[in-house]
Amino acid sequence: MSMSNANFPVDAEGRTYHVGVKRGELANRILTVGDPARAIVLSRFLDGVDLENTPPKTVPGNLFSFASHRGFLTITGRFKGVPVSIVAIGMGVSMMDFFVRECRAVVDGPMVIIRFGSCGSLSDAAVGDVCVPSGAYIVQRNYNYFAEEKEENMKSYHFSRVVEADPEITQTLIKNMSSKLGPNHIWSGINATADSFYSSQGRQDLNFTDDNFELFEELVQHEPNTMTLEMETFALYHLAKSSTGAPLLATTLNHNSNGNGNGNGNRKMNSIRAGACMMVFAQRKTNDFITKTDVARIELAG
Ligand code: R1P
Repeated sequence: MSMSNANFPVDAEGRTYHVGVKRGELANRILTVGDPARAIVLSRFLDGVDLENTPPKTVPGNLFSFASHRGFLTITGRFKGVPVSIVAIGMGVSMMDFFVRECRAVVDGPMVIIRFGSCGSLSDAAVGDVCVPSGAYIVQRNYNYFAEEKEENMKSYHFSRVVEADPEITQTLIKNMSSKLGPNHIWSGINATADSFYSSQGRQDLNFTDDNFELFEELVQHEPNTMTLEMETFALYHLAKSSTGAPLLATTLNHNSNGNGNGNGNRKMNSIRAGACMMVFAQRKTNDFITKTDVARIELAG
């Protein structure tokens, strides 16, 4: 594969370096998941897929699918006639960063990105329930704390401020998930995105020094509404809030200017709107873990 442009590498066909997509292959509406198997299950709901057949048969040419050399799986089709992409990204904030930036680079116009993931629950949400976070913060291991020489009063983990999801998407997800799974199984609150499945999610691992015994209490002190722990949502919300307007939009704003290039005063335009919901796989207070049967049931309902 020969790439050009070291600042934002693309190949001769215009495919991005990691997700491997090019202009025309992605819809403006994207559903993102971690597990490629979940992406394939969800793709069965796209138009032109014969659900009676297992594995499902698709009308030739109806779905686009691309598995990249770095583990991203992109499936594009239509849902009730509307173009939609489903992208499996694997795990963690770095994969979310590759995904959001590379998809943004090859899609024109505004985008909506919704994550349908899994999580651990720190609240009363039980395994099999679905949580829709209205905001998220990041929990990062403080690497300096674990250095041989460290300053006094250092914390072993850093917590960011909460970044909000798009409120309209959040309300829509709560409403639609409630109607599918029952309102008693849908929760709203704040999500903590961790930079490890283990240490910064408070799991105990005697093979390493993690100093995370008090982490759950610290999370709730930081944000009393902390509901879930997972590994991507903060990065999605943060990048959506950091997304700049489409070039056309920027031109319009400049013409409407107050002299600083931001014609709407302090109003910031983002080209990406984001929301998320996640199935509770692990109940961290009771130590329950979801069954495969429940995963299949909730994935389909979601
Ligand atoms: C950890 O097992 C993975 O599961 C969760 C976490 O965020 C992490 O990616 O989400 P997904 O099921 O979407 O991958």
